[in-house]
Amino acid sequence: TRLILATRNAGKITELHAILADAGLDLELVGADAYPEVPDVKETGVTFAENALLKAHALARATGLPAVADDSGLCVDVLNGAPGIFSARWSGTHGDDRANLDLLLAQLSDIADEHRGAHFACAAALALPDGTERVVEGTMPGTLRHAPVGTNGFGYDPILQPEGHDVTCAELTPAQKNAISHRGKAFRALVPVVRELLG
Ligand code: ITT
Ligand code: NA
Repeated sequence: TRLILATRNAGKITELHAILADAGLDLELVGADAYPEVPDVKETGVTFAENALLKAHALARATGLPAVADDSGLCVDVLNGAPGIFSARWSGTHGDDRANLDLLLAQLSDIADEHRGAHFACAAALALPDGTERVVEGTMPGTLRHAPVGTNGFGYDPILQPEGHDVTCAELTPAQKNAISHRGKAFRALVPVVRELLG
């Protein structure tokens, strides 16, 4: 069975291929880039779960194939959970990871270490062409550095130091990050659901 990964974020696609391959799913994974004619859906939801479902349904409907989607972001305690669902466009330019990270660091420049708690969150949604839907979530708690460190991963990885580690997510290997990440947790939880619905 083909399973569409309803994302155009290259960092997510790399991680999802590894996470889903490790889970031993016997599926052909196809990125949304294979369907350029399908327009990006407007992320009008107010939660990660709502937006993940919107993206998965849009691709499943348009392709007639099962689709999984990821909506994710960084939630900062002292900002009451922002950037949250607005993480990809915090600076005003969607997908400009460096500008988003730089703006967030500037906004937090006066915040002392003990108040720099944050977590990554991910909602993983599965949608079938008949409208069947499932969504599960995962988080990765940590603290925010004052300056970016590391070159692995994507997005806000260089500033989030996961709980129990003394390096940033961008210093972890891809396998180390996937083992503890919001995305790893969410999609590993989705795997039995995929098995149940797709065989
Ligand atoms: P798709 O909608 O096509 O999947 P997107 O990049 O627009 O791609 P989101 O709306 O879910 O996806 O935005 C997620 C943003 O949150 C992403 O741009 C990163 O800045 C941040 N983010 C999510 N997961 C992350 C991770 O594992 N490491 C670092 N930053 C992450
Ligand atoms: Na989003």
